[in-house]
Amino acid sequence: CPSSPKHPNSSSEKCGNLNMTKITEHGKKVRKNWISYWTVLQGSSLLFNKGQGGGTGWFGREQKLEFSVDLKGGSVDTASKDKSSKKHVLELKTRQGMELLLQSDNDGLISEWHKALTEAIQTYAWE
Ligand code: I3S
Repeated sequence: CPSSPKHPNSSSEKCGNLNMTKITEHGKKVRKNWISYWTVLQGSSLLFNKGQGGGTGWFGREQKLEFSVDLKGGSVDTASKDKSSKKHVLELKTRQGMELLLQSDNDGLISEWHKALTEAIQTYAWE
């Protein structure tokens, strides 16, 4: 997983394209807006980057950080069926009262993200 060209010394545990929508912000339900992001797991941060005109990775096209979430004190689980009609959806909850759905049509990819996010949440739980 390549690190950001702007931060070549920072290591990222995992990166890839994921579809994401917020469903709750500051504890309030928000309207869904599915967007494909170049998603990077870096320590206890999950970074969502959008390429100009859609990119395939850091080195594919210019990627701009849209926003990030802090995984500390958060949780991740398979989303229940009522959360989305899509397949292979993860539900990520943050301590700041944000709920996100992460989705890919590739189920192997989603189980890798599930594992990586669970590990990151456990690793940084006590810092
Ligand atoms: O949970 P919902 O409200 O059925 O979510 C769907 C809607 O947000 C829909 O857009 P509109 O707000 O224009 O109705 C989206 O296009 C769908 O993708 C959302 O559902 P899924 O099941 O795809 O998460």
